[in-house]
Amino acid sequence: MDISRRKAPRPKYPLTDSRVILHFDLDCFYAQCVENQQPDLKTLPLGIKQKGILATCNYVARHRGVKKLMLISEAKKICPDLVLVEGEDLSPFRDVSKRLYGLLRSCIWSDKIERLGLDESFLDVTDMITYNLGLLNRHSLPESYFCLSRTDPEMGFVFDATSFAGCVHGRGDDDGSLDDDLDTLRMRLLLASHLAHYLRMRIEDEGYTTACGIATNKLLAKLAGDRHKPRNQTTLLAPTEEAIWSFMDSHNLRKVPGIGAKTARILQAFVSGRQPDDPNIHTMECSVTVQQVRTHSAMSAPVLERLLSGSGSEKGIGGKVWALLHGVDYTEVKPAQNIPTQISIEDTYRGLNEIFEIHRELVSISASLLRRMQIDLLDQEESDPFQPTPRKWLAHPKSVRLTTRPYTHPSENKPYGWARASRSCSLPSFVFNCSPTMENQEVIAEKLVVDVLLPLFRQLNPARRGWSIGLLNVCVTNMTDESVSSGGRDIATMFRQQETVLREFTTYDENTEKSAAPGDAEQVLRNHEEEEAYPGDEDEDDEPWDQEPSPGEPCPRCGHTIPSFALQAHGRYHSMEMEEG
Ligand code: DCP
Ligand code: MG
Ligand code: MG
Repeated sequence: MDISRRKAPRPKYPLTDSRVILHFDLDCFYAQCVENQQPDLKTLPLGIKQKGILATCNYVARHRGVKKLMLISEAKKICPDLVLVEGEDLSPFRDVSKRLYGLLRSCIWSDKIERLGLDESFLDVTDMITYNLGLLNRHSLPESYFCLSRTDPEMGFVFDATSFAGCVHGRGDDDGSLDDDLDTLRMRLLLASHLAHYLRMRIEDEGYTTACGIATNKLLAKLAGDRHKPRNQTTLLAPTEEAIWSFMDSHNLRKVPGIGAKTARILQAFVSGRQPDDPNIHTMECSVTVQQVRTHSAMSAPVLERLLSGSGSEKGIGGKVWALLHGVDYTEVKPAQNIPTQISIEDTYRGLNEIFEIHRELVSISASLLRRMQIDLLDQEESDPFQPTPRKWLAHPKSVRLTTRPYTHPSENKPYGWARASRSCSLPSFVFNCSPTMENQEVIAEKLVVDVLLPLFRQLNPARRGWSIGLLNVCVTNMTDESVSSGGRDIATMFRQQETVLREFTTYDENTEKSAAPGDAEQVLRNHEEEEAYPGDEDEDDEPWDQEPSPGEPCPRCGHTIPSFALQAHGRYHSMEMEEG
C-alpha cells in the first residue's frame, strides 16, 4: 500500500485559529415537552408513544432500563409502571422547538445557527469568542466578564476564567506547560464553555434541559455533547491531530454523524473479512469502532471510495468518510433559514377505494396544508388593528406534488418507500388568496382538489377503480423567496380579489365535505402528518441511537430494526429531521 494514499486529511483551519462551534441537543425532547405540560410526570418513568414504539422516554425510565425506540410491549415488561403518553401530534414539539431555537438565535451575533431535527442546533460563535478573548484581563481571570453585545456593555455575564464550565475531554488543565498556541486554543474553548453554560441556563429558564458539545467543528461538537448527558456539557480540547484521532477512535462507527447504517455495514464487513451482502451483517448491530476502520492496514480514502461508491452514493464518498473518521469536518454552520424548501401533509388509510373518499381526504389534507402555509410562509408581524398592514407571503411555492401509495397489510413487510408514486404540476395562484377564515380555506382546498389534485390522482392511478389507497401526501415545493424576488402578494390584495375568486366556484356545497361515510374514523390510521424541509437538507442518516434489536424490518434510512407496523411513523421522524434542518 502506497503510504501517501493513506495520508490523513488535513484540517482546513490551523488548530489555534479554528472556529468555535456549539452543539445543543435537548434532553429526551418529546418527554420534556410532555412533562412541562404535566409536571407530575417528571418524577415518573415516562414514555412517548408513536404507534407501537417509544419515540423517546425520560431519564427516569432510562435508569430503569427503558430505551428509545423500544417496542412498547418490551418497555412495559422492563418497567411495568411506565407511563405512556401519545406523541403522534407533533405540533406541540414543533412549537417548543421553534421557541427555543428563536432564543438561541437571538443570543448570537451572526446568523450561523443551523437546526438539525427538532431538538438540535449548531451555533458558530467564533466571532463572540474572538471578541471576548480580546477583552480578557489575564490578571483578574476569576472575575471575568463575557460581553453578549458589541454595543451594550451592560449585556453580559460574570464568569470565572480560571476553569472550564462543565466537563472537559482532553487536556483542559493548565499545568503551566502549555505553549502559546495551545494556550490560545484552550482559552477560546474555555470562553465558549462559559457561553454554552450561559445559553443552557437561558434554556433552563424556559423549562428545558440540554446537553451541549463545544469543539472546533460540527462533527466534533456533536460527538463531544454526547459524552455527558443529560443536563451537562463537554468541551473537547484536542490540540493536535493525534488527540482528535484518539477522540474519534473511541467511538462506535455508527455514532459518527454522516456514517449511516449501510456504510457502517459495508465497513464492518470489510474489517471483519466478510462479504457486505452477508445476510447476517444486515441485521447485526454495528460493533466496530472508528479505530478498527481508520487504522485497518488496507484502509484509505481510495479504498473507501471503491467500497462505498455505487448506485445512489455521492461522488467523493471515500474522501468524505475518510475525513469523518479523522474528525475533519469542513462544513460550515448553515445560516438560519426562515423559509422551508417544501411543506407537505400526509395521511395513511386502510385502503381507500371510492373516489368520493379520495376526494374528501384530499380536501381535508389540502385544508391543513393551506393552514400550514399560512403559519410558515406568511409574514408573522402583528398588524395594528386600526391601521392594518397587509401580511405578505415570504415565499411562494411554485409546484404542488401528489404522492400516493397502495395499502399493504403490515404483515406484508413492505419497505417504507415501496410503491410510492408522485406527480407534480404548477401550484395555481388562487391558493395564495386564502384568508385565515376556515370557510375560505375549505373553499380553496376544494378548488385545489378538483382543479389539480384529482387530475394528478387519475394520472397516478389510471385504473378506474380498485386502487386501495394506503397513503396520500400533498406537498408544495419549489419556493421562491419573495424577499429577494419582486414584491410578494399581500393578504389585503387577496381579500380584494377574494370575491372574484369565490365567484368562480360558488357551486361548492359545504355539506359535501362534512357528509363523511360511516366508519371513516377507522379509515384514518393517524392524524395528518406535516413535513417541511429546509434548504440544504440531506437525506444523510446521522442520528445515532441506542437500541436493542427487535423483530421487524430495517429502516431504509437509519438501519434500525423497526416493527413493520411502526415503520411509516418512524419514517416520519426522518422527514422531521430534514424538515427543521
Ligand atoms: N425521535 C423520533 N424517532 C426517532 C428518533 C427521535 O421520533 N427515531 C424524536 C423523539 C425525540 C426527539 O426526536 O424526543 C429528539 O431525538 P433525540 O435523539 O435527541 O432523543 P431525545 O431528545 O429524546 O433524547 P436524548 O436525551 O438522548 O437526546
Ligand atoms: Mg435530544
Ligand atoms: Mg437529538
